[in-house]
Amino acid sequence: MAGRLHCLAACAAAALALCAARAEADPFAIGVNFVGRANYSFSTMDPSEVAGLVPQAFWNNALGGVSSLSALVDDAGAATLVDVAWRANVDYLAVTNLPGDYRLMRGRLAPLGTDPITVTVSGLGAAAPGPYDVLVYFDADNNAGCVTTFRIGTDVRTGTDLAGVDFSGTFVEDTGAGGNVVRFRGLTLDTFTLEAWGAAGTPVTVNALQVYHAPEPATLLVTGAGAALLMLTRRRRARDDAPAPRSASRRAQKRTTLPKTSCPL
Ligand SMILES: [Ca+2]
Ligand SMILES: [Ca+2]
Repeated sequence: MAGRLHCLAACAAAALALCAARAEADPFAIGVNFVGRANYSFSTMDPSEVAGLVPQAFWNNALGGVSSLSALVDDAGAATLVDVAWRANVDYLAVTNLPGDYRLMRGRLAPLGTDPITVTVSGLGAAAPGPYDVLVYFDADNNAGCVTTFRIGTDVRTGTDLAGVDFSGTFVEDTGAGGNVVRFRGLTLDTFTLEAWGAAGTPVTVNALQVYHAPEPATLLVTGAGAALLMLTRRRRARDDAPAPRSASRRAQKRTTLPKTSCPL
């Protein structure tokens, strides 16, 4: 009976571990780097450049103000069914010329007249392995504080580019105290449109956009359950395989070596 229980526990643990291993392979990201104009030097990224609040390589370079890209590559460089289209003006953030994070922030979108910046991403239903977050990177040259409203559907975020603060190597998620990234959480839409606008004359901007899927909490629960079950199985096996205590061995030996005549008939 104990052997059967061990077998069942081991099989369940193995199945849970396999599920967890598969889910752990799920993290997924697609990055769009808005470049601006082709003559904005050092704002186009090489696929090997790793950048972002959630660091990734293979950023898709999005050139121009009103344009689109098809079959975006993911963070492993694999083509997907995801497309992006955007409508805006272009501008440039004069920060240190370094590959990676700095280069991500250099080229950027700006409002086209009085219209908001719009970025539409489609095809995520077939590409993202689950609910995803959208990270919007924003930073413009600004002497005064600049407040931008970002909206996806009915979900609204406020991003504040603090007065006199330009990117200096650190991404800060704006949760109310200013920063250079806002995050929309847990989207499941196949297609979404991001809109960004602010008060007239303020340097509203979208420097880059990243779609990111992380393993869900349930996955972590499965991982923990699998690990706990494996540990329990190993402990029981170790206990069963361990040699009997010396005193018990002696008692057993005594029992086996007693003359038959001592046994009651
Ligand atoms: Ca950019
Ligand atoms: Ca700034």
